[in-house]
Amino acid sequence: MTITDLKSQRDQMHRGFQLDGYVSIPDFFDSEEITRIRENKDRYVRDIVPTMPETEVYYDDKNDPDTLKQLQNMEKHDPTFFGAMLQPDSKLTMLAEICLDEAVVPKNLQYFNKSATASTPTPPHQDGYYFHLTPNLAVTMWIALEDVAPEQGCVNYVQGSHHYGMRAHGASGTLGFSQGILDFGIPNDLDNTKSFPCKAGHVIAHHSLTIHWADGNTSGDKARQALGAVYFAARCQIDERAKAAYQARLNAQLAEQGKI
Ligand SMILES: O=C(O)CCC(=O)C(=O)O
Repeated sequence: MTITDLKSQRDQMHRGFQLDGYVSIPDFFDSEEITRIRENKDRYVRDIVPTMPETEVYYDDKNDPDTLKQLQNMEKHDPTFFGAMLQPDSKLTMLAEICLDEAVVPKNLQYFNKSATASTPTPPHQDGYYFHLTPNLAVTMWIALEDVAPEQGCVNYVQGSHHYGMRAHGASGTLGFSQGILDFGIPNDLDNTKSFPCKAGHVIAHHSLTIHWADGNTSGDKARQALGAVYFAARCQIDERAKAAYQARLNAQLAEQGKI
């Protein structure tokens, strides 16, 4: 999809995002673009991950590099390639502005993997619970780096759930997604669930209040690699103190459990 295509579909995408709490765009990145992103991801894992703080690199099994699960702030550690993906003139930034229909600031480029040998479900959650924002207005773009079938742990959204505010969250016990919705599974959740198996290059973008989750990878032989690009509405206030306190508590817990 080109910038021109994005501009021409602006109204339709924005309306869909407002109504459903997400948009789904197959072929957002073409195969050449995805190949380039994957090559740079491989370079990043080889050259940059060894230099990163352990609080930004999670493994399902710390002793097995094949179980790399999550990376944070890739745009800061590699401004030339991953930073450029979030620049003001990038397709991702334009999509974020279309979704929210206002100025946005990029916050985090993440890597999410579910390895073939060790992976856990992503608990039902709302990203906004982690963001500490007023108003809670942000968008996450989830970018498939490979084809993802349901058994690899595709993402599921509860359609329209962003209209109903923040649900109560509590400790999930899941590395990388420490908080989950406590009463998930009420009929409204189950009746409105939409699943997103997708091809490499597909982008799904969700509101910070949209409930989403993913199963573990049970394929046995395939990974499930994706990037997540987070943007906040520029006018949001961040409660930095609450955010830093939460992160410090989490890091201390993970260190105590030997996970980082
Ligand atoms: O990749 C996943 O399993 C979930 C990703 C997610 O929760 C997110 O992008 O906010």
